[in-house]
Amino acid sequence: MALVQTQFKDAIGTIVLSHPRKHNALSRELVAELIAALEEFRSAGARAVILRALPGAKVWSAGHDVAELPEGRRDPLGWDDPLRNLVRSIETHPAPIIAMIEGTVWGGAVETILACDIVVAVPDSTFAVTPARLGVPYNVSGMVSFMSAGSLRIVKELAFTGSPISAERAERVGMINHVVGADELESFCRDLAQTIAANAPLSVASMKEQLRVLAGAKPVSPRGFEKVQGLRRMVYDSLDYAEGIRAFKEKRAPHFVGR
Ligand code: YXS
Repeated sequence: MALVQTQFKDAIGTIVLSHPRKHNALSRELVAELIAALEEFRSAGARAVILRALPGAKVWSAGHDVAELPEGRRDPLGWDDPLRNLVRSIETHPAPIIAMIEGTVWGGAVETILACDIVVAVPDSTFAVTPARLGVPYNVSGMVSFMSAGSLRIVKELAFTGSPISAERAERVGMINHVVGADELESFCRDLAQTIAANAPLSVASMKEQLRVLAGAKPVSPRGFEKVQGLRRMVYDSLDYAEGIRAFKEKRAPHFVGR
């Protein structure tokens, strides 16, 4: 069963997350279909892409598939993790990607939409950065993604509380581009895509890649990187990390002990 649906018309590609039973959790299977769709659009010469959930979705995406996270002793967000591959595919896709948001967005799905180029949401959408709720040590490039989307103060509040923020506040702090009514969301995003598609695709693609390279250029010394990796290992080797994953699977609140 396809976990995403795709459409390609007038040089605009549309990808619809279509696994509502698991709230579009970013499983290896769903991410593989999503990346394949982006590659199809790249070959077809797409000039803009819209990434959305099914109309009226209560949850846009519940984030990384927790069932696929290791239960300890292994980096849960290593280079080849599906979420890492998805974010890189979005960031390096030549055409701008518009994240069209209805419903709530969780964890790695927040990073996914922030990796998109433009984010348009309906007023009752929310965004929750959840590593702290599960005991997960988020990875370095993921933190850069968050830092690129909001002030350090906002990122700290989102990361340390794990609490959802509203679309209105996300727009106010510059984390998303537009908040529009549910009845105009589709036409608003289509008009945006058509405007982009009518511009010079090589100029647009080169500016997208320039901005990616420049925004991601954070000077980190090898010693600094190794220190960060050591901190992350301490977390994913901890009792708290194993407890966070187990609690989610057992549908109970986690009890963190700080080691
Ligand atoms: O019990 P069944 O088999 O029906 O499955 C349930 C949930 O277990 C499943 N599901 C998920 N499965 C894997 N990974 C997920 N992230 C995930 N989320 C949900 O979907 C079925 C229906 O879920 P249910 O009964 O909870 O639906 P609900 O309407 O009561 O609640 C909707 C949510 C989204 C509020 C709730 O499902 C939820 O809180 N989901 C987890 C959101 C979350 O914490 N995501 C972060 C995942 S970890 C991640 O993204 C990164 C590693 S990190 O944390 O570091 O950012």
